[in-house]
Amino acid sequence: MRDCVTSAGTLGSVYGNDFGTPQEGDQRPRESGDPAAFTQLLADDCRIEPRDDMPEAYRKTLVRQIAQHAHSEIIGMQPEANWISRAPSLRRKAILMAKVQDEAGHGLYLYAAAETLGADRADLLDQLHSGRQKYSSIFNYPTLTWADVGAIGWLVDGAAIVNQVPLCRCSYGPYARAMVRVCKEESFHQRQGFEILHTLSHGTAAQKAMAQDAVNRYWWPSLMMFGPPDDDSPNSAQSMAWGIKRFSNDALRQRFVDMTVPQAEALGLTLPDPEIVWNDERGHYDFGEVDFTELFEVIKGNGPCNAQRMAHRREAHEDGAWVREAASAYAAKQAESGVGAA
Ligand code: BYC
Repeated sequence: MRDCVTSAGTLGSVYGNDFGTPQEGDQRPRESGDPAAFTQLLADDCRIEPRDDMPEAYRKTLVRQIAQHAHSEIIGMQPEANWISRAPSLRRKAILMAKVQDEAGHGLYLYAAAETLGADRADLLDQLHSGRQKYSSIFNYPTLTWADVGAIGWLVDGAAIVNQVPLCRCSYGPYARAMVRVCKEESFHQRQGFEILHTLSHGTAAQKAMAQDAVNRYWWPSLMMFGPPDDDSPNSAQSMAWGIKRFSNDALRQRFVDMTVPQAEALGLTLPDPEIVWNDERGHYDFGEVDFTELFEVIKGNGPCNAQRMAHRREAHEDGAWVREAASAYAAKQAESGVGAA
C-alpha cells in the first residue's frame, strides 16, 4: 500500500490524531472529478484520501464500519471500567485506568476518521444511542471476576489486533493511519491481559480456577468478534474488492486460533474446545464449530448485557451535555476574538 498524494497534498500522520497534514510520499498528481481515478488508485494499491472522488457506496461502507468500530471502542470501556475500583493493587489499578483511557482515545481517532468522510459525530452517536448503528458483540458479556480483565486483554485485544493489523493497509488513508497507533496500543493491552492471567494461573488453585473460568467464558465470544462465516457475510466481498478488508472473517478467525493455542499452553490454561487439534495437512489448528446463532442474537440486542451497556452509554452522554455546551461556547468565543483563526 502506497501513499499517493494529490498535488495539493492530503496525507496525514497518525500521531497527534492528525488526519490531514501533508507529508512526503508519492507525489504523483491525480485528476479531480475523474471517476476512473478511484479505480486506478485501487488498482495501483494507493490510498484513497478524503478529497479524492469516491463512489458513494464506498464512502457509506467506510462510515458504517468506522462508526461501528468507534462505538465498540467507547462501549468497550464499560466492562473493564467495572473493575477499576476493585483492582487487586494500586499498580493494577493504574494500568487498568490507562488501558481504559486508551480505548477512549481509539474511539476519538475513529470518530475523527469518520468525520473526514463527511459524517457528523453527533449524528453517529445518535445512531448508536437509537440502536441504528452497531457495536461489537463482545462487549455485551459481563465481567464477573478480576480474571475477566485478563481474559479481555489477552483474548479480546488479541482478536482486535488480528482483525486490525490488516486494517493498517486499508485503502482509506485516515482509517489506515489511525489503525497504526491503535494496534501499537492494543499490543500493550494484550500483553497486560496475558500477564494478569499468567500471574493468576501460577497463583493459588483458586486463582488458577478463576483464570480458567474467565477463559472458558470469553473464548467463544472472542471467536465471534470476527463476524459471521464468509458465506454468511453480506459485506465482505465488496469490502475486499475495495481494499477496506484485506482478509475474510474466517481467515482472520483461523489466524487468531493459530496464534492463541500456543499462548494458552504457555499460560498453563486450556481452551474450552476439545476439537482443537493441529492439522498438519492444512498447516493450521482445526477447531470446533462456533455457535453463530448466539452471535446473531447478541447483535440483535439479546446478549446478557446489551440493555445495561446502552443505558449506561445514554446516561453518560446526557451527563456530558454540559461539557459539550461549555466546549462549544468556548470555541465560539475563540472564534469571535479571532484566536486560532490563523
Ligand atoms: N459484533 O458482512 P459482515 C476492540 C455485523 S473494538 C457486532 O461480515 P463486515 C476493543 C456487521 O456490522 C472491536 N456486529 O460485516 C475495544 C454487519 O452488519 P451491518 C471492534 C457484527 O463489516 C475496546 C453484519 O454483522 N472492531 O476490539 O464486513 C477494548 C454482517 O457482517 C459483528 C471493529 O469494529 C460483531 N462481532 O465485517 C478492547 C473492527 N460481526 O453493519 C478491544 C473493524 C459482524 O451490515 N470492523 N457484525 O448492519 C471490521 O473489521 C468488520 O466490520 C467486521 C464485520 C469484521 C467486524
